[in-house]
Amino acid sequence: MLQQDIDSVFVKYFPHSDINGTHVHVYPKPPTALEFLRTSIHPNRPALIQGGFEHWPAHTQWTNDYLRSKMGEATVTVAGVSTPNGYADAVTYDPVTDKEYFTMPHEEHMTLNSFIDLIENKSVSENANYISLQNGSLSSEYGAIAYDVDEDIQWCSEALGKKPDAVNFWFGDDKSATSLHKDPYENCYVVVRGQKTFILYPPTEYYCMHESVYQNAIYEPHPSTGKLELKPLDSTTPWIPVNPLFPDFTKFPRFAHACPITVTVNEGQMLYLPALWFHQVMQNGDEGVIAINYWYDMDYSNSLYPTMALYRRLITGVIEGNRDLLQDEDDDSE
Ligand SMILES: O=C(O)CCC(=O)C(=O)O
Repeated sequence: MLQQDIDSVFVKYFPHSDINGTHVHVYPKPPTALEFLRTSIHPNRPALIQGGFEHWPAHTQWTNDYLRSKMGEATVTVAGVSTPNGYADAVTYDPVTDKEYFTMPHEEHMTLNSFIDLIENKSVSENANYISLQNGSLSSEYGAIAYDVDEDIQWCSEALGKKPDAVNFWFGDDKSATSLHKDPYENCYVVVRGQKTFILYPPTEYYCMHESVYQNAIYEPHPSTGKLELKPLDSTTPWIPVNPLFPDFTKFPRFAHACPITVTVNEGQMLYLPALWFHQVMQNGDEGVIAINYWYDMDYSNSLYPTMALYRRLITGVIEGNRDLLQDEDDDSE
């Protein structure tokens, strides 16, 4: 009975497409910092900015040949997962142990030339390979081409009152996708080449996400065959198990109430993805898809962060019985 009461309260107040809207605000050109602050940051609403990056040398120069010529011999970090799944950090069923894990990719180091060979199908891999290292990968691994993009997005920095915490370089193809999650960052995500599709849900729909706590596992190559296999680890991660492309409503009935907003970000466009919005990301583009994103630390002084931390502990910790979560001090991830 208690569960039913809780369900009806959440369904009544939270997932509402009439409140959340079914589309993102579109700015045909970069807004002023004030307009951006009022229309998007303050209400914590996503937005698509359709231009304003034409002056980046990257916009015209970042062909595979150019990248090879600038840093083809440099060693880069590539996340590998077995296909057809293609999701790096995601809840994955392992038939060997008959169990679901939060799986992390195998981190491989190779030259950028070798990576581009994979993207161009000049060499083959059984895996989905994705350059998706975060925490400031543009300066740590791509210094040779970092000056082809702006150091920050001036009107975003002005509106947010800070500089980005990290600027990341993403390079992949349609074999790789990013599973549904959220981040404690204001995310200014610029597509340089190809196309990205984001499926978004507002933080208020946390209840629908069926987040749970999973044992971790990491992909590791088998010593003789080299085939990636899952190795269970002695740690856990809270994560969302639903794939919005193929939702299993029998297993995840609350997800039926979620109201997605799907947005396609084309070359030369930017998605403003507000802090703590859930997102799943797919990509496509013939010669590989490249993006740069600017992560600005979220504002911890308003009610969004503590409210979400409270939901997580009440819904996933208390109601769903993931007791580990109640002891977990670090709520920053996912
Ligand atoms: O581009 C992607 O695959 C994922 C992007 C993402 O999850 C992020 O920027 O937080």
